[in-house]
Amino acid sequence: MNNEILLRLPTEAEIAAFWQDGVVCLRQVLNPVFVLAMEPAVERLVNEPTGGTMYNMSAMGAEIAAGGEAILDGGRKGRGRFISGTDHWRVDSDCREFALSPEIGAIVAHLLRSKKVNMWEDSVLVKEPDTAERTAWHQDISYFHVAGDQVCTTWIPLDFADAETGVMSFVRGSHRWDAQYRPNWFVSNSPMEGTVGAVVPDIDSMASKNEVELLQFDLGPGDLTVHHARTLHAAGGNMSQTRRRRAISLRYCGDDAVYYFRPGAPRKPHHEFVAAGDSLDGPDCPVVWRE
Ligand SMILES: O=C(O)CCC(=O)C(=O)O
Repeated sequence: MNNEILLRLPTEAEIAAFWQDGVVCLRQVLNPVFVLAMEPAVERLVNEPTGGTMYNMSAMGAEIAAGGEAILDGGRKGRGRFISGTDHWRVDSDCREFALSPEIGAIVAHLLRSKKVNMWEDSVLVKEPDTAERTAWHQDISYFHVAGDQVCTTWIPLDFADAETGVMSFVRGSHRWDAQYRPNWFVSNSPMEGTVGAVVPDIDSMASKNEVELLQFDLGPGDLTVHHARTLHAAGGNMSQTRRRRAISLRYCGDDAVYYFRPGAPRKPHHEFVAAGDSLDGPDCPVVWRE
């Protein structure tokens, strides 16, 4: 393992916080130079022609708004864009090296208390200055065709991210709620057609009545948050007129995770060749760390 990449592993207190709260903020665990080396790859993805691995979520938000429902900060469309995608690691060698890095795998293994870590998916999420689209409250597990408790997402910023630029918020302890929530299209609260489970409750209203506690962490390059795949989370728009909010989310699974198919949730091509209960091990969910 390259010690110039990994500055430190999570402490016992941080591991306990992850399991207690469903999210933990790890400060200065990765060398910022390693994280910022992803800037050219993110730029390539942001500027890629349509038909690649990125989606213009703002355009999708506009379509949804035309249908009568949108979640825009400030109630008006901004001049920026929310652009995001998944599975860049399959087509971009820099993304592959980053997502499969054993150093991030080691951080995750310690948090999940797992003997091995499989990479499920990477995702680039950019909110340019003056992007009104919020990221709707959701639970990641609803999108993953996986069952298990050792499943998480790392959110790794390339910029200083705070409430103004749309850093994420998490519902403390929601990974221990019983409900399984339906996935949405990220820029809308409406559940995806054909999915099963409960509709995500109105977390903003619950928070305003102190019925839930929200956690939010200002982050910079080298810091990251790790949230449990059942933790409800969301992000604001980027209300800054000058600052970008670029982030890479990496999603990982531990020892107890196996394939488990959720009706209606988008599938990946290789899902045709695996069955519920199968181990994730293989080229489509590479093992990035093993004890
Ligand atoms: O970056 C965002 O706006 C949302 C990211 C997110 O929900 C995730 O990575 O799980």
